[in-house]
Amino acid sequence: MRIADARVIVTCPGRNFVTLKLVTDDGVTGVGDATLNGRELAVAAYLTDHVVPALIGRDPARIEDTWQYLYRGAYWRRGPVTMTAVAAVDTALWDIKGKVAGLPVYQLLGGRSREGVTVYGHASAADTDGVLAEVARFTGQGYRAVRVQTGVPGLPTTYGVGKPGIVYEPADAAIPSEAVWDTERYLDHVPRVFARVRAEFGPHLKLLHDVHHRLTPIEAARLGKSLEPHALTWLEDPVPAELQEGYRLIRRHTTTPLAVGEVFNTIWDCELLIREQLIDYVRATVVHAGGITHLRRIFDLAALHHVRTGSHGATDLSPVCLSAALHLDLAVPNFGLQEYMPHSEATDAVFPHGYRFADGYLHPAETPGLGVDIDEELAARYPYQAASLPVNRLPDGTLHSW
Ligand code: KDG
Ligand code: MG
Repeated sequence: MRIADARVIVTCPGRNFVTLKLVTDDGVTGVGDATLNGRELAVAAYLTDHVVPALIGRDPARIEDTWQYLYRGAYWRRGPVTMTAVAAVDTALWDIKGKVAGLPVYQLLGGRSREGVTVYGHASAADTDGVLAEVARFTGQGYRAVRVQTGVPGLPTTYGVGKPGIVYEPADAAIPSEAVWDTERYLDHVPRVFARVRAEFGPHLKLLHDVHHRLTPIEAARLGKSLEPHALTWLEDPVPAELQEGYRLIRRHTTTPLAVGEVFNTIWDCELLIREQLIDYVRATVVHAGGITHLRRIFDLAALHHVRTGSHGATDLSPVCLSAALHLDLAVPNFGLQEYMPHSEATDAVFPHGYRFADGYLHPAETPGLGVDIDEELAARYPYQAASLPVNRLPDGTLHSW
């Protein structure tokens, strides 16, 4: 069997997605997500210009060798654009292998380690009363874990807080919009929110919060400490992760569990964090960390060091990525939680899929492969629209991490 065709499909059913579809000479197809929010066309070009020509004629069964060829074989390796392109190829090859074997991909990864994949939902609102109502909405739907984000008094907008009734979408303008950030107001506000959420929902609901890389290590340590009475399941991305030694400092000061990794692309981005047990959850994803093959490697390293998984699953990761994530989540021994933000109806229509939510769990499709596809005719009706993530400034105008 050989790869006979490879199509890079860019579509915008409400937001941009890039998908790689491989077709074998026997007519078997496989799909891989290649979406990098705000940089979609860079990955599409990398695939079209540099990867697809080398794929035609290759044996689709050779997943590991193809991964090594695209990673090790490229002198300019690593980085989000390259690793997203590698991920798309790898994911599509696992899809093909599952179809050829007649098995869902999780069976090829060792079979199920659990009955379902526990997911967390996103409760967000402008203020604390609003977010309490949102948490209640999620628990009413059966969620066992909820991420809580609110507006910060005195700030016009805050990361993670969507507009009421609209699917959350931070990439809101072709040229980045600008938001204002104030660390002191934030550090004062967040513990008050969690005190109320915990008091209202009791000790058993898993609560999470995403800082989105905005603090320094000592500020993050202070936040972690002030949240200890409210027993969070995790505090996410407290600081930018470039300088990983910062996590040693946070760890020395707080027992609030830490989750990091949505911007990681390879095992080398998290090796120190995992080896020194500086984090509790690694949040790397199939689409941005080199596909199922490489993410499995990261998760296996994490398992050695008592670190659990918590894969990123925002709406800018397509249903193809979510499907792939669910197969891994079901199979690995050290699964923790999976992020889940349902996609818009238009997105779900473009990507027909068989995963389903029930009672706080997601269940992957039982069909051979990943159990997801792209409707290319429908996708063609939604042309690309430029959209960037915002930038963030302090009140005095200084550029701050987003
Ligand atoms: O593209 C960026 C989003 O996926 C990110 O901001 C969402 O932080 C995020 C999360 O935890 O889902
Ligand atoms: Mg996040």
